[in-house]
Amino acid sequence: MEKIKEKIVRAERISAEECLYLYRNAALPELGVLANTVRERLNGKNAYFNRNVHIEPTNICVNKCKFCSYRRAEGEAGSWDLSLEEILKTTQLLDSQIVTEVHIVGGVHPRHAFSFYESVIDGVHKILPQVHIKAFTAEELWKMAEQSGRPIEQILARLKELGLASIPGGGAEILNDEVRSKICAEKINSATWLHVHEQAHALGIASNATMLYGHVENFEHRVEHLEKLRSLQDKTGGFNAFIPLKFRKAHNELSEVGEVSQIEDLRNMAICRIFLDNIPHLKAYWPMFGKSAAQLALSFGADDLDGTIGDSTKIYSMAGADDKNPTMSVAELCQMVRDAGFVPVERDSLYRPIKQY
Ligand code: V47
Repeated sequence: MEKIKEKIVRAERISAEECLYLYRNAALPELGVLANTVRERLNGKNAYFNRNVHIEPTNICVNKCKFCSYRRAEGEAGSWDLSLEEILKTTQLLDSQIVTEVHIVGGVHPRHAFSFYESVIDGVHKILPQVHIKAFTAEELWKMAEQSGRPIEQILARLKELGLASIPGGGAEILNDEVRSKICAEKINSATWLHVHEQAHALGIASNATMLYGHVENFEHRVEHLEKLRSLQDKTGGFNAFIPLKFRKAHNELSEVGEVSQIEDLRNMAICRIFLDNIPHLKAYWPMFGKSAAQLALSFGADDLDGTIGDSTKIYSMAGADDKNPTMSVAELCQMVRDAGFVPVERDSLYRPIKQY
């Protein structure tokens, strides 16, 4: 432990074995101090947020991920499938003075052609040209490539041309194919997820990376996941933020595994901050963690809370998160940050500061 501590204080990279040692042995207070050292080195006292909204075109999905409470089959009660017109109507109600980012993610619909996704990006971009479009997970993008018979580079380049500015971090789950075969057997494999992000980075499209933890995986799997992300980031530098997503158990096929404790959430956040020395930002996604746990996470390595959301996402409320209608004003986000002892900074989607409060 002393050796690892010295490395972290000297800003030296820790190895996968050392990371595993931390997962197995390190206590929360110690991890908090070390993660905060890394956090302050990278981001000072800043705690970032943005003004964003989600558009979820459909929850109809060809995949049957066991952790998902959101997916429905076509025609099943509770399914939705917005038409292009409906998506654009929602977009027209948004105000570019109020939101700076639209995050578009949904299920992998069995029949939507690539032209539908082209029209979504094109339409949203034309209505809100100043607003950053962060859209489609690697999973959705790969299925677009398969469905259209076009290489992934072409899919990405075309969407970029139409206004796609970055890609979100979803679909990563755990980047270990044995774990994937247990929880998301129909999803693309680990190498393909990484390949899509690598191709995006090569085209100048920044992205995020998530990790869904606290289900059937073990600490070795988490370390493997983090190591794959750190290696790709060494190569491309294209990841902006890492987002650990705590498995929430309500209304899905993995319910019986339960949820990990808040102590484990904070230990995990801290270890991720320490290990991922090359990914600048760590997000405590408040609709998933809950507001007070996200606030606490700022002292354990996180420097970003995501955004105002405006009650526009259902993934977490359907999986049992406390906030059924997630929305926060800028004033509330700022208060939350200040109460935790940090400085609230509104950012754009590429983490350029817009305003310090
Ligand atoms: O890939 C689904 C996760 C992800 C559950 O890039 C669940 O800024 C916990 O990736 N319990 C999609 N997690 C959401 C996502 C995301 C969210 C916010 C910001 C960004 C970003 C990306 O949600 C999925 C999956 O890992 N998820 N079901 C569940 N029951």
